[in-house]
Amino acid sequence: MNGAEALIKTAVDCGIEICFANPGTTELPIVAALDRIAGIKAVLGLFEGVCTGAADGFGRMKGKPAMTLLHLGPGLGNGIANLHNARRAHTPLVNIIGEHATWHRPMDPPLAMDIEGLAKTVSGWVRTTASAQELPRDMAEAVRVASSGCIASLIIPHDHQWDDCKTQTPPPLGSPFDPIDPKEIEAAAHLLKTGEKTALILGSRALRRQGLAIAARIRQMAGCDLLAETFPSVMEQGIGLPVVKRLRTSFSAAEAMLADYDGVVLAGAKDPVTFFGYQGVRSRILRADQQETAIGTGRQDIWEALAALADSLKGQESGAVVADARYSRPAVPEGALTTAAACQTVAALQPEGAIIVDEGLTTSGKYYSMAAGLPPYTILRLAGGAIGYGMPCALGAALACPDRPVINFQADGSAMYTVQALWSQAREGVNITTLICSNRSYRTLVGELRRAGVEKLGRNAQILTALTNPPIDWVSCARGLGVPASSVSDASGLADALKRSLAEPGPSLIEMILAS
Ligand SMILES: Cc1ncc(C[n+]2csc(CCOP(=O)(O)OP(=O)(O)O)c2C)c(N)n1
Repeated sequence: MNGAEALIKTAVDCGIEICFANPGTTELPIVAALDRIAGIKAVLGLFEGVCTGAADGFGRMKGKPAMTLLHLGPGLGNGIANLHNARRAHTPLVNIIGEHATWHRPMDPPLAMDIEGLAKTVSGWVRTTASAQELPRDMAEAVRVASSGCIASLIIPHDHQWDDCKTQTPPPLGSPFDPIDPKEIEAAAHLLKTGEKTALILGSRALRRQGLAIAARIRQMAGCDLLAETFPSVMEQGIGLPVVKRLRTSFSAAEAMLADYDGVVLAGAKDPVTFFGYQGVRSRILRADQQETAIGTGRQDIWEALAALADSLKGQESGAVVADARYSRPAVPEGALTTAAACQTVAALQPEGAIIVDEGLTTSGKYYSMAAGLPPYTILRLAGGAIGYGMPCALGAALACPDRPVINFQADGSAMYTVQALWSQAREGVNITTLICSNRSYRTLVGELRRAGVEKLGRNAQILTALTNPPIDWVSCARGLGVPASSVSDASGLADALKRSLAEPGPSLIEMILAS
């Protein structure tokens, strides 16, 4: 075997199933190896941000890494914003990045750059292989580290890919997680036992079904409330699951949600802070007099930490009456296609098991309260704030869960960053309905300008925030990339189009021309 074949064999042995790729010459031995060694499905992304966003979506839904294949530093650079989002989402993900042949690199050829430096900005683990012989070990280590919920980036010089590799695939390398810290558990148990009014703020894997089940037990024993971080990577919701209120984005709303607690325990979530620094507004949402402690920090397994916390509370049953979500589904609305009507239509029609990829920004906020009592479903959110994750993430999620319908709430401005994802969706025939939130504006920025005291937008501010002149023709864009599309401008039109889309296999796009 050559190095590339040994790499792919190791990847298959370590459970990698899919590779989102946009290769170049320095990765071609790996491209050839993907055919010689069976077991990995290759998916072409027409921009690296599509590959990295799709690997994020796949990793979030499967809970294990997908692989990307990226061309040198510039390819990695094109994928970096969605790698940033994946890092913030704690997504397991393995990047394979080609590098020039070792003897060619010192010549400083045109595509050469500091790949390691760039990779470090988003990765929990970075390595450039030392020889073809190291490739199986390096790949196995990359998968192991990534599986704890981070990005592992393996940079492979071209000659190491074509050189002979005589080393065998290493045996499985054991748990990716560090042992849990009993002191953290003790401190959290103490806070929950002694606090008057306490909350457990859940984030990352704690918001999956397994984490929520343990959190519900903790709630029962400690009488605490359950809250979710503002931008969960994966949040399971719906009937039968504990009611978990998501922290709101704005300082005033989040502060009001947290104001009455004398203590909070962070479980896979970070200390809540505002999205930006605003003059006169503090960054931390919690006050200095509120106690805070965290469990499962660093590379610990948050499910194990939650289970240990539950164990340490045994015998503490609070007797609190705690409710799981009860069934309630809003009616299909009629009339103008407001943001509220768009949210209500999705909540009214989404099938059981739906995966909601939310990059709806100023459109999708009202959806959450409307969807609390629906049959079980999963929400993926933009964890890192770098827009352009929605359509690629939907692609990855749909490939990870082919039996589940994916509905992508997709703001129009954000959609244009990685619109090429539609072509991959068409090619893969995945079951995704993209709902374009067509307000023809960077509305978030208009809101921020107003907040900063700009009452009336000047000519340049308008130019920089309006998506008009020309308006984007979404139906033509989608059709041009192979995705059937329609445009709707009232609530009943949306309901009809969404029903049709959900009944048919394959991707489709609905442009929602919003009334407000
Ligand atoms: C990679 C990146 N570039 C720029 C921004 C700044 N930004 C935040 S929101 C936004 C506009 C979003 O507009 P759209 O997607 O149409 O959603 P809307 O605000 O209209 O709901 C921009 C440009 C960002 N967050 N990430």
